[in-house]
Amino acid sequence: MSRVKGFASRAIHHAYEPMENEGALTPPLHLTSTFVFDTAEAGGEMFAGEREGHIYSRISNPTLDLLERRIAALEGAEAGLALSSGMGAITATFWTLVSPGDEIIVDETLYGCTFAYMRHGLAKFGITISHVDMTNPENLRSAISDKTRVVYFETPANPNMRLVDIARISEIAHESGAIVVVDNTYATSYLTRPIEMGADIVLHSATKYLGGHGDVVAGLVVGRAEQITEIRLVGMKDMTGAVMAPFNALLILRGLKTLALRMDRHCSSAQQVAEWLEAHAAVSKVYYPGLESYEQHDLAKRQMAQPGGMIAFELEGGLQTGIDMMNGLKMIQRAVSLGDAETLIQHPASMTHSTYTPEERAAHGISDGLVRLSVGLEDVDDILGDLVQAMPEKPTAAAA
Ligand code: 4LM
Repeated sequence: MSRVKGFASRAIHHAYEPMENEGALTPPLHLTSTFVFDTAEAGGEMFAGEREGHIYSRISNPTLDLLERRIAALEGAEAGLALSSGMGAITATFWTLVSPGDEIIVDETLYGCTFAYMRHGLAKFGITISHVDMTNPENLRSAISDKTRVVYFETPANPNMRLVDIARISEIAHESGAIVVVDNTYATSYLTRPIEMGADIVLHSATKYLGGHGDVVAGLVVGRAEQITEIRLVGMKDMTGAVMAPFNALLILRGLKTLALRMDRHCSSAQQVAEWLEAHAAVSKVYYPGLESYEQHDLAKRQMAQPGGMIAFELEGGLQTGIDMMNGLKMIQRAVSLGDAETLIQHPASMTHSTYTPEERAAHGISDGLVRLSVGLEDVDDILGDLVQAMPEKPTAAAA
């Protein structure tokens, strides 16, 4: 349908015509669990896949349909699927794609619950999970085999901001016939579109930037139409039941309308905060792809339109100093999750990544002293001002 082409315009208009909906500017909320069949025969044909139409809201719903089309248009994918959470998106995808005896190769660093799902969930069912440091794509080439069904990673990775070269990894994975699945939660479709770089399936915790207001838990998956239909009918409908509620779809559609605007602000403020942190005497290390000093700065410039709104850093004094600093904050909120209007701070080792044992965290590059900051939409001077007053030492002259 869309006559509009730009990202922000697609995020606002794609696949919706008010005049086909009583002139309603905002799409209707189809709050229904089931759909009526015109005749018994029509119902049977729908179940057999011979006739189009909605049957039951665990399979599809018109409000979800719109969101699914919109995210597919934003990611440059054929089709999309809306699920109850980011974890619902991840589990429905993997339960669909893998069988006992398959191997999945994943990056060293994953969000804590994704790591736990792989380690304690999938592994119980005869699926081998191999971790590879994908910051060097050649490591994947050495590890991949004909048993490898899926290659999976986050970029930037939660929580330590490691980047993975999507195009290189996709090339290597495809040479061996593996499917590339990317968790694009941190970057969002506005900053990085993995399918355009060769990935097969992209998923999101829409709870984060896509929703953007901290009022909904939701997940999305996009890919080729055939794959998405399979994830819908197997992983979502039969194996997890992780369907998104129609009202939540409306909240995500609302969030998407301002995604471009919000991301511009998240990114410009995060850049300023990261530079300020880097110059501060009490800070020993800052992980932010927009810093010239960042090890993977060149890859960030190639792969991301902007460096994103997430920062990780370590303080000279280590863990306790970080906890004291977090407790001293007045405006910045101590909370997990990310991508909200409010600046959020959390401690991965004891919170989002406590699903790893201490030994696993050490082996997977998640240090105990790491603090994670999701830079929000407040005035950047207020974000900096709160950090200034909570930091353990006075800033150096360079940071003042
Ligand atoms: C957090 N993250 O980090 P749901 N993929 C990534 C994530 O960061 C998350 C999920 C998937 C955090 C939640 C507490 C990269 C979640 C899972 O929470 O199931 O929508 O997404 O703070």
